[in-house]
Amino acid sequence: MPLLGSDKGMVSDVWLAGGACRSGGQNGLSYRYNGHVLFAVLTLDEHLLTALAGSLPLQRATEQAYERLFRLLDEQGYPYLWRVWNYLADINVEEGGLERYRQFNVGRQLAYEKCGRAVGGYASAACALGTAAGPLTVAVMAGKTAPVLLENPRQVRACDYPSVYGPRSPVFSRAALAKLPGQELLFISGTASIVGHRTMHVGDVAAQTRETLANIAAVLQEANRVAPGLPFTLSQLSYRTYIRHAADLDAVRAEVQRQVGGAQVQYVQADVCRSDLLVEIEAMASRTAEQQDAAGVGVA
Ligand code: 3EB
Repeated sequence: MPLLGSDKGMVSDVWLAGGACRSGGQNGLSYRYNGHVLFAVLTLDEHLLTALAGSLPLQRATEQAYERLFRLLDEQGYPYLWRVWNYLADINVEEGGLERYRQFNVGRQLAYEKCGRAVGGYASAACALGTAAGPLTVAVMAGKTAPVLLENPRQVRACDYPSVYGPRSPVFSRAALAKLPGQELLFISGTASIVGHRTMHVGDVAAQTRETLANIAAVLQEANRVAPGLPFTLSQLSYRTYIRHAADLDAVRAEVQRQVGGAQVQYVQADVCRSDLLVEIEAMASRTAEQQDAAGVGVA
């Protein structure tokens, strides 16, 4: 997805892991793991699937992608999904009578069910964004321990969205707090201008950005309530902001900077999963045992 703003060009996420890492993969799937955490990326081109009467190719591609990932996690012994990044082309385009994001949701939920993962129970932090082109791409971080899953008191749980948003609800939680030796990782899911289950401030990108940040603040408050310790603060997270219309960059950035100060923020152009959403923001933070000790905050 195109980067916006001063760091036009390329950026990469680089995850550094302690200890020896091993790798594997084939056929559009690659992964790496170190005994605590596994990171995998799978790409699947829906156009390469053989045609099946009455089936929607993206829906089937999503179902297959998730089944393959779940099998990998089970085989390698990293059963707990912590964070999932979903990217698909033409996310708001209707095909075969169903918007592609909604097809994606059907496929994802079917795979959860097929693989014995309860839809209303455990769901990782996630995001789902639209690219201009390219195959379905799903990246996951998974571990050997269950993360603490967080919801947002201002929002309906995604798995409880009413069917006006599609025949099958999305499967994700608003945030996940995962524990590694000496470190906790907080993943805040893609967050948008939704209160309850409704899109707020249709057509007003600045107001949508403010509502989104209010949602992130509410999730952060939940994290601090549920997992006491050195508190997470808005200015200490690192953010990625997905903006539907590149021309909205200045308006979005002004709101974000007002709230998060000097925090690290990336801006990219992407389509958001509801056609009335103009912006979506995700965030991450780490807190180490050393930071907590230095601050005199004891953690069990
Ligand atoms: C929302 O709150 C906005 O389908 O995995 C955010 C995070 C959103 C994850 C997903 C969708 C997803 O419903 C969209």
